[in-house]
Amino acid sequence: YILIKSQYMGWQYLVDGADRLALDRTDPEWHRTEQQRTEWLKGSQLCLFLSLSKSRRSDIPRAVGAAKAAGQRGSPWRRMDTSSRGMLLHKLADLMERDRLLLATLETLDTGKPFLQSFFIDLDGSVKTLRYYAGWADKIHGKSMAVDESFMCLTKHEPVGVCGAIIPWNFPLLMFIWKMAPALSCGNTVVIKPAEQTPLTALHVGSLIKEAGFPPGVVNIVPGFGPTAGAAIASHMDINKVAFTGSTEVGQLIKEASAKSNLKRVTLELGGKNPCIVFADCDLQLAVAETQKGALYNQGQCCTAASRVFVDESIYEEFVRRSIENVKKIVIGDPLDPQTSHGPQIDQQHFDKIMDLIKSGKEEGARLEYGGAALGEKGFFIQPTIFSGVKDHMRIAKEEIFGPVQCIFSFKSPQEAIERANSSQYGLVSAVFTTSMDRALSVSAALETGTVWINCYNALHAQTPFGGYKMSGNGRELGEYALAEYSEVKAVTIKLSETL
Ligand code: TXE
Repeated sequence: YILIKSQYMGWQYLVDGADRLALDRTDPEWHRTEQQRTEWLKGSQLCLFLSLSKSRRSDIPRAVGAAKAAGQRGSPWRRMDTSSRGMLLHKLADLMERDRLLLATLETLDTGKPFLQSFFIDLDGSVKTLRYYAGWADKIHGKSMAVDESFMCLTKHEPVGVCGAIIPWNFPLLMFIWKMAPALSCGNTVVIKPAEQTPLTALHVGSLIKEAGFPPGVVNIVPGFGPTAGAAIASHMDINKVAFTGSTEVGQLIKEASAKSNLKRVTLELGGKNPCIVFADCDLQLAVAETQKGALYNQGQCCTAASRVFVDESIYEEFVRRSIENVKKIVIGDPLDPQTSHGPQIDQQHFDKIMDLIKSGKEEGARLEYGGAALGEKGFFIQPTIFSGVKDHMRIAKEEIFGPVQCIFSFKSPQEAIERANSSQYGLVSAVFTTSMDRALSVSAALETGTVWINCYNALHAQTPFGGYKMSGNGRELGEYALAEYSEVKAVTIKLSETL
């Protein structure tokens, strides 16, 4: 047995020999005897399938069975009125606010992201998303339309059914909520697989879902590895929709598995190689700060990372100089220390991938302006790194680095900047820095990305749709648009026998 204790709240987690995680907030005596442990573990799995890191393929059918039963016609969840559904989501948001310190601590322990970022950004975003979709639950309705001849037609928005969700490790809690909240708001049931590296916050939210009073089986959490648990979700015949955030390669596998099984609906949020265009008339200090925050936030492990910064050649040198000044303010250290603004990368494999790309940047002739090395003997710390003089053919200009590396390019004309910005298989986000709104709007019209930020970066809101063009994905999360991804539209047509 492994005991995980939160140093702040005294909460306790028990991982048993079968890699099952149990959560306890009430009984400090629970781990005393083997029998107590066994009893308690049994009791803790009433509606949740909790197993840590090694969930078996066979756990997915069990979870899907529970989700299907919970969502069938006549079940408490299907009979529940829509405002009560919204109230349950609000209750969950209340409980997450109550446990905010614990959840932020767990998120930092699991990912290595700085504690204050977990506490303010991830928790804030998660709670706001839940409340946003809680508000939608009783406002989801169809239309009525006049049709030819003597007919009348109305549409109803119905749940899709069992929705699978496969979550990445870079924003484990936020991505979990981005997928679960709209699914539940529309009346679906869910089977969620957190990333193998980061299951803890999802499991704690599992206990809160139970405490909030969701009917058993509505939410099923199955931590496990991608090729086993994840693949089983993608190909399951009783899952009607799957939402995935992760690598483009695995996104392709998920679509393929959907096509080969039951053609389940698929939404994908994949990689990016996101361009920023910095014009000479911009607020330079703002552009330096925002593009660098965009490149390095979460140790660069963001699908939205500002990984290609194109700067007008007339301000290029000054931009690079100020970027180097700015990066020195970053505090690298223990992620649980509130002073820290930069933590370690997620794991050895990812660390090696980033170091290899940094090496390729040096070898291919980019100019290393700052950083570029690992830090310390322990952990996966990499110095925030800046390359200037980056050329479009280099690996660091083309591949998603997903690490703390800012690549700065120069351009001569707006047309050239737009063309190079668009010349990528990805199309997730982009940003424009200029004080001319005319220019900002015409450039944003030309950029082939799902989001364009003007004079800001990473400005994500629960109300605003998020998703990619091209190989950055399909479909949209967040906002009203996400509701369409989790609803079936039924047209009911009535023949009118009398015309008066
Ligand atoms: O992603 P994977 P990894 C990018 C980023 C990163 C690279 C690899 O460039 O360096 O992907 O990261 C599950 N069937 N992003 O290896 O493998 C897996 O268990 C079904 C971008 O971590 O795509 C996890 O839950 N599921 C990104 C999730 O997919 C499978 C976030 C993501 O893992 C599976 C993370 C399979 N065959 C990485 N194989 C973003 N868009 O934000 C794996 N999974």
